[in-house]
Amino acid sequence: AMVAARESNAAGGTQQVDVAVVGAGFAGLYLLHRLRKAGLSAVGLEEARDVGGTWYWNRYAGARCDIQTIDYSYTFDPELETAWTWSEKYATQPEILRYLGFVADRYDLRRDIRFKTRVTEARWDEKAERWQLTTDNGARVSCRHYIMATGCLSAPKPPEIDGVKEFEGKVYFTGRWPHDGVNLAGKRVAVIGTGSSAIQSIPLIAEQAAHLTVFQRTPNFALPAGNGPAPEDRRTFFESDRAAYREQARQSMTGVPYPQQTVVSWQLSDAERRERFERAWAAGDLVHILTQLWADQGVDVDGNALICELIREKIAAAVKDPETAAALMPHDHPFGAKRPCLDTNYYATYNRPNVALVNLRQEPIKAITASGITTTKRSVDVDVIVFATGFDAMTGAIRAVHPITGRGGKSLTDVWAQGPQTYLGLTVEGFPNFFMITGPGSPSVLSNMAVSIEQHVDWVVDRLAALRDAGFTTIEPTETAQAGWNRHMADCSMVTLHRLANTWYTGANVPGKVQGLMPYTGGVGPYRSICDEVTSRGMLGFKLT
Ligand code: FAD
Ligand code: N01
Repeated sequence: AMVAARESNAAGGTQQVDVAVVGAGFAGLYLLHRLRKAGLSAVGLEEARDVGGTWYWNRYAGARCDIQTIDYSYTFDPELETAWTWSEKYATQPEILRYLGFVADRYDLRRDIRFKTRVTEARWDEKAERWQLTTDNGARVSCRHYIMATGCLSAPKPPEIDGVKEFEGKVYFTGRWPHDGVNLAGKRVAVIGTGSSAIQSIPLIAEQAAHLTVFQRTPNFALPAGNGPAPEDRRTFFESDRAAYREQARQSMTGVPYPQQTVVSWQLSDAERRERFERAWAAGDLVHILTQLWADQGVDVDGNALICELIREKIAAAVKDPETAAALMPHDHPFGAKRPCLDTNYYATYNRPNVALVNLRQEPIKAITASGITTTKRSVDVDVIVFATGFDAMTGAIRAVHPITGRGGKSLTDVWAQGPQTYLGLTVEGFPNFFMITGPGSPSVLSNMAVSIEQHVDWVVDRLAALRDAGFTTIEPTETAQAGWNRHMADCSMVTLHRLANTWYTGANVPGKVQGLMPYTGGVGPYRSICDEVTSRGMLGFKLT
C-alpha cells in the first residue's frame, strides 16, 4: 500500500493513509512504530532531513539532556533497553541523536517518513471524515487521523530586537545550529539569553572565543550537573528490577522514579535542611533537587524561599566578582517555577578574564547595529551573535500549521484566541480525529518527556485501534469535557508555584502571547490514571461516531 501511495503522489495525487504523524522526534518515531504494530497505515511528515527532532536541531556545543539518560530513554521494548547503553549520566546531543537513529533503524521507521516536508495546512473534510494536509513541497496527504508530534520546544522564538538584519557579523540560533559546527576561535562573541541552552553553551564558547559577552535579562537557577558515569545507586536499582524501576517512573509525579517527599521544611532544623541540600547539590540531579528536599518546596513560597537562599549562597561562592555574582542571582521567581538549568562550569566561567556579563535589567538593549550590540549604556562590538533566546513553547509549532480547520470551518487559531483549550492535552472539541502529543494541558514539559510521550502515544494508538475494531470512524471530545479539563487545569495550577513566574510555561517569553500556565501540573502518575479512567468508563468525555 505504501508503494502505491508513493506512486500516486509522484503522479500529483494524494497519499491516502489511516494516520498522518507530523514530526519525527521522540514522539513521532514511537507513534510510527506503534501504529504499524496496530495495523494502521501511517506516514511521518518531517521538516528536517532526518529523525531526531529536538536532538536533530539543537547542535550547539554543550547540548545535553538534563534528565539522567537512564531515565530519558524509551522503555517500550525490554530488548531495546539491553541493546543500548548510555556512556554518561547526561548524554550529549550527538549521542542522543545516535540513539534515535538507532531506534529508527532497529524498527525500520525511516521508510514511512517523508523528510524535508513541512505541513503547512490541515483541513477536516466533514463529508469524507478525513483530514487533508498540505505541505511546503506540494505533497498532499489524506488521513483519517491527524497527529501532531511537533514538539513543545521546536519553534524558535524570533529575536525581537531591532537591527538584527543590520548586523554584518555572523548570527546563530542555538535551536538551529549549523550541522558542520561553528569555529569561534579568535572571535568576539555575544550570547543573548541565559536559559538552559545558553548555560550549557556559554562555558564552551568562552573556551574557544577571544572574548565573550553574555547579555542577561533574567538570571536562572543553575545546579551542578556533576556529569560522568551513571550514578551507582540508580544503576543498581535499575539493573536489579528494570520493570519495577520503569513502573515507578510511570506512577511518579515527574516521570522519574522518586518517592513523594512527606517531611515539610519546618519539621527540619536549619542544619538538617542544609544537610539535605548539600547532599542533593553534590548528587548533580535536577529531579532530586526539584522534588526531594522537602514536601513543601514546590507548593509553598516559604518552603521554597529556603532553597533559593541556599542556591544564591552557592552562586556567591562560585563567582569571584561580587557585582557579577549579584547579577547572576535570581530573585524574581520561586525555584522550580521556571525550569532550572544544569551547570557544567557555568558560574565558574564568569571568573575567566575573557568573559563579561551585561545586566540588561540595568541597561536594556537598544538595538543591534552593523558592528555589535548597543545598550542604553554602551556599545559592544562583536563578530558573532548567538541567540539562545528560546522557543515559542508548547503551542508554537501547532499554531505554525495555519489554518488547522475543524468542523464547521472553525480555525484552531480562533478557538485558541484566549489560550489553548484541550481535553487531556491531547484533543480539541470541534477537531475530530485530531491529536497532539505533549500538547498544552498535558504534563509534558514538567516531566521526563520520554515517559510522558510513551504514555500519550500508547493511549492514542490503543484508542485508534479500539475505535477501528468497534467500527467507529470519528472521535472528538465534548464541550463539557473540555471545559471540565480546563477547570481542573486551573485548580491544579493553584496548588504549585509555577503560576508565580513569568516563563515559557506561561507564554510570558513571547510578546503578545496569551498568558496562562500551559502544562498540566497535577503530575505524571495522576494524569495517567485519569487517562486510564476515561477509557475504562466508556471513553468518558468523548463523542464517537
Ligand atoms: P521534537 O523532538 O521537538 O520533534 C518535533 C519534530 O516535528 C521536529 O523535528 C520538527 O522539525 C517537526 N515539525 C514541527 N512542525 C512541523 C511541521 N509543521 N511539519 C513537519 N515537521 C514539523 N526533555 C526531557 O524530558 N529531558 C531532557 O533532558 C530534555 N532536554 C532538552 C534539551 C534541549 C536542548 C531541548 C530544546 C529540549 C529538551 N527536552 C528535554 C525537551 C524535548 O523537546 C523532549 O524531550 C523531546 O525530545 C520532544 O520530542 P518530540 O518528538 O515531542 O518533539
Ligand atoms: O530558552 P529559555 P532555552 N532580549 O526560554 C532570553 C529545554 N532545554 O532554549 O528570561 C534579551 O529558557 C530570556 O530572558 P528572559 C528546557 O526545558 C533543556 O534556553 O525572557 N534576552 C532567557 O534568558 C528549557 O527550559 C536543556 O528575561 C532575551 C533566554 O533568552 C527550554 O528547553 C537545554 C530575549 C531564553 O531562555 C528552553 O531553553 C536547552 C530578548 N529579546 C533547552 N528573548 C537541557 O539542559 C529571550 N531572551 C536539557
